[in-house]
Order: sequence, then structure tokens, then C-alpha cells
Amino acid sequence: MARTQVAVIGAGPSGLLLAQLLLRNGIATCVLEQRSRAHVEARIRAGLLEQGTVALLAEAGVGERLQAEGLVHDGIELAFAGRIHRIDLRDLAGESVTVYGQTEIQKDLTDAHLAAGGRIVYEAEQVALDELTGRQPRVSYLQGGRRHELNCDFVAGCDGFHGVSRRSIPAEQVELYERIYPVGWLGILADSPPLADELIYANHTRGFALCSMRSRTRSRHYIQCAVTDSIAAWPDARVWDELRARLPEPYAARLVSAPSIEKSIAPLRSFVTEPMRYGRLFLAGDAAHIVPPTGAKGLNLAAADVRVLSQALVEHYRSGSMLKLDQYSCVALRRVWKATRFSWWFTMLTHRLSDEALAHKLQLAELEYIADSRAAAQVLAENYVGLRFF
Ligand code: RFL
Ligand code: PHB
Repeated sequence: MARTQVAVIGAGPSGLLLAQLLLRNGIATCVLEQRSRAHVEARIRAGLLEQGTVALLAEAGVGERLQAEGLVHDGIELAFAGRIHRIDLRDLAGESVTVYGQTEIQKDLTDAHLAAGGRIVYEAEQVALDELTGRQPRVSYLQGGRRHELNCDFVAGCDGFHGVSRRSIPAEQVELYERIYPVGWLGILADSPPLADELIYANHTRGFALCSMRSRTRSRHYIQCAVTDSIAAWPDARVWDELRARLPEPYAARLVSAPSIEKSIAPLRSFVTEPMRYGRLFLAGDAAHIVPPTGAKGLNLAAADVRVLSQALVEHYRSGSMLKLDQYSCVALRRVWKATRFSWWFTMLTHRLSDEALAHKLQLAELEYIADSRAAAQVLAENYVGLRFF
């Protein structure tokens, strides 16, 4: 039977970043991914990185292209009631954020990990986790029609919200907290010039809109839609018209329609698993928690988990101590809950979630308060750039 030190389930950003950090510290890993490399690299998702995430990626040896091509933003714009207010992140929170697509991070991490001799098994089907509470967990999977088995010291469950890791924990051993919001996000990627140098978050009576980007020539925009909508109901022209209707001038007039490169609808959910550990299984990233994308926290939280978990594993292999591993769930969850709160709050502030006129008036009052009060703006900025590690 094959053996490794840490079996990593999932080759998304959490799994690859963890495996790469461990490899650089001399710890043997094997990454098991259920999909093909091409499938994983084609997924269009996050785009906005906190400074701490950028630093961790550099530590993993994938900072070069990110440094050269990432777009550094010092602020964001809030649009509401015909008004545009800039949140100066650098002034209010002392930090910037970086726009760099998750697809690029995924490619960079895969290339770096394989070049360094890391092992990634793609198209590993029917992954099963056993003996998680013993000293030698066992992972098995089907590949090329054959069942393979892997002995390890620890399993890192980095297989996203729909993965097998969280589901391998007996129901009575975890508490799950969940809210499903009554709306979705329709995202469109297109070679249309970004509307501004920074991201625009718009609260509008027709619903939320976000104008983001991937480069100086490629835009990534989102509009709130019904969670039951199908993509067929949203031909490109309707998406551009709806975006235009939700943006204030001068942005609406500046928006250039272009054919979509990708278009998809994602549900909005808050979800937390407590604890993020069962025996020798440690959950990280979307396997343990989901936030609505409004605060751009999903990928950043995944990186924060990986930072704590990789340090705990390195410490264990250096000294034999389980102390940091025992503290992992508790330490990670402190940040997870704060980011869950922020993402919920920013979603409630910017989306149209009911027809109640009072709810909209309260949103506008809070947005005006943020625009007029440095203290209120600072709370937003501090959370948006990412809270400090402690
Ligand atoms: P992933 O990316 O889902 O990767 C999990 C991997 O595990 C594999 N897998 C399995 N492998 C083996 N066996 C199984 N049984 C398996 N089941 C699944 C999957 O194929 C996959 O390869 O989770 P990970 O690594 O934790 O990364 C999390 C991030 O992808 C996610 O949090 C972000 O994309 C969220 N997110 C954003 N985060 C940000 O920080 N900033 C953003 O601007 C941002 N924008 C977004 C987002 C997510 C979005 N969607 C689509 C939900 C925008 C959107 C629209
Ligand atoms: C993105 O560019 O995909 C993005 C940016 C900011 C968010 C969410 C998504 O809040």
C-alpha cells in the first residue's frame, strides 16, 4: 500500500496551496482531485486578493506573475441613490487589495507544484476516507478502473463545498450553520474595458450590481438575479442592459457591451462547520465554510485556513507536537466567523432581498452614514482589506 505524510483531498486553491507550502518544508503530500486538470483550470471564480493572501502565495513560490500582472487597488466605489462614494482603503485601513484571477492562481500553483516534484492525481473517483480517528488514516480512490489505497498521518479536506471530506464526519460530531439567501449572482466575463480603475459596488432598486475586472481590457461583472433564473433567460444583451440600468452616470454611459466569454449563475450562501476537524482530518477552505461573494472573502479565507494549518503541520513534523494542530480549528474559526459576519453584512447592505420599502430606506441610510462618517467607512475598509492575523 502506498504511503504519504499528508493526503490532500482536492486540487483547488486550498489543496494546492497547502500541498505546495508543505512540500517546501520537506513534508510529503499526495493531492487527490476528482476532476481533470483542464476542468479545474477553466473554472472562473474569485478575483480579489487581500495582502495576506498575496504574501502567502509568494511564500509558496508563486508570487512572480502575481506581482507583475496583479492590479493593485487602493479603493472601491459605492454607488447608491444616484451617488458615488469612494472608500479609500489605503487611507482608512492602511492596505490595498490585488485583482488577480483565481484561474491564474490555479495555473501558477499547479505548475509550481508539479515542477517541484509534487504529486497530483487527477480524475481520482470515489475518494473514501477511513480510520480518521486512528493514528494511520487510510484514503482510497478509483483511477483507471482500479482501486488504490494510501496510508497517511493526516488528511487535509480541501475538496470544496460538495466534497467528500466534510461528509465523512459523523453527523453528531459537527454543528453546521447555514443561511441560503433568496437571490443569486449572475457573472459575465467579457473583453470590455473596465469602467473605472477600481471596483464599483452598486445598490439599486432593481438589485445589486458589481463591476470588477481581470485585466486592463477584460471585465468581470455581476448582477443580482433570481436564484431560480436559468442562464438561458439571460442572453448577453439582457445582461448588459440590466447592468446599465443599475449603474449611475457616468458609468452607465461608459459601459461597452461585448460577447460573453463565460456566464454563470451562483447561489448565495453563508455556511460554517464547527469544528473544522475530526480526528486526523482537517477541513480547509470551502469544504468548511461558504460566504456570499459580496465581500470577496471566500478565497482569502481559504488561504487563511491554509496558513494556520500548514504552520501547524510544519510544527508537528519538526517537533512531534500536536499543540498547534489541536488549536487549528479554534484559531481558524475565529477569522471564519468574522469574515462570515462581514460578508453577510455587506450582502444585506447592497442587495435587494425583499420588496419592503423600509428595508431599502434603511440600506440607504446606512450607506449615507458610511459615506459621511470616517469611523463607519473605516469599519468597512478594515474588513474588506482583511483583518489582521493574531
Ligand atoms: P474549490 O475551489 O471548490 O476546490 C475544491 C476542489 O476539490 C475537488 N473535489 C474533489 N476532489 C476529490 N474528491 C472529491 N470527492 C472531490 N470533491 C470536490 C473539486 O473538483 C475542486 O477542484 O475549494 P477551495 O480550494 O477551498 O477554494 C475556495 C475558492 O474557490 C472559493 O472560496 C472562491 O472562489 C470564492 N469566491 C471568491 N473568493 C474571494 O476570495 N474573492 C472573490 O472575489 C471571490 N469571488 C467566489 C467569487 C466564488 C464565486 N462562485 C462561483 C461561488 C465569485 C464567485 C462567483
Ligand atoms: C471578482 O472579481 O470576481 C470579484 C470581486 C469582488 C467581489 C466578488 C468577486 O466582491
